[in-house]
Amino acid sequence: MGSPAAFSAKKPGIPHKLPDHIRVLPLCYLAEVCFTGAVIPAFTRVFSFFAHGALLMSAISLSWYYMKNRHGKGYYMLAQKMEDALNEQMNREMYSAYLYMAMSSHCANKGLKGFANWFMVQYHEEMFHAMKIYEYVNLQGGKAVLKALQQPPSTFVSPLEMYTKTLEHEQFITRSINDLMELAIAEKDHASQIFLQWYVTEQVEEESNDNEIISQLVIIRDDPNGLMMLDRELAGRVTTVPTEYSKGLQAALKGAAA
Ligand code: OFO
Repeated sequence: MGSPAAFSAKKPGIPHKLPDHIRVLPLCYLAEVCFTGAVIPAFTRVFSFFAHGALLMSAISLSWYYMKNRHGKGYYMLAQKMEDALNEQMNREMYSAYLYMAMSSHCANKGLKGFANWFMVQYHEEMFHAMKIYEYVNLQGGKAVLKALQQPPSTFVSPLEMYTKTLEHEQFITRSINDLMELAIAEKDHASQIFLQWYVTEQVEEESNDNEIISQLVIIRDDPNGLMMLDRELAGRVTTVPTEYSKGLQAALKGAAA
């Protein structure tokens, strides 16, 4: 376990180029120091007034700048805004996992083992999505912060209602991924744009899977035979994402591929 000093040590990162006005204003002060007493006293007094003002503004700007970026460390690989937004998304992915686990439990309780399996596989998919963000934030010099999870519903009217809710939830997730991508573009954060590209593609698949099952459920309607046939089909879904994260995602991915 690291000492408190180790916890507070600065992480290596890319020193960010300071904004021009912060670098230029101290030069005004330097000029004032050089010129003081060298020219007409009245002019010196006026110049001194403005130079001190410039120095003060520079100090305020610098403090504000460091507060915004990596809690005053002066170094960052992931802008604070981006880190916060990614942590929010990690929470949403974990809520997705929680929601699908609740749906799996409901299906198991109703004797629909295939549907229960499908939702449990989906639970693992969502945990994988969350863990990808967890690892990315930490790799980029940030800190994955876990937040409280909202309680998911525990009862559902029918499989059709569950998949309709699933699709609505996935559409919400797609919007939030798009917002994250917009932020990464605005922040000129190329690494996060590449990272988020995977989620953009994934969301297309997520919504497509839900739409396909909704179409089948609409055809089935109240036919128990049709429902049992679909249940048998969904029992065949297997988990393709890694589920062992204790050694880190890269190791888990290698394990899953082996
Ligand atoms: Fe992570 O895709 Fe669903 O929520």
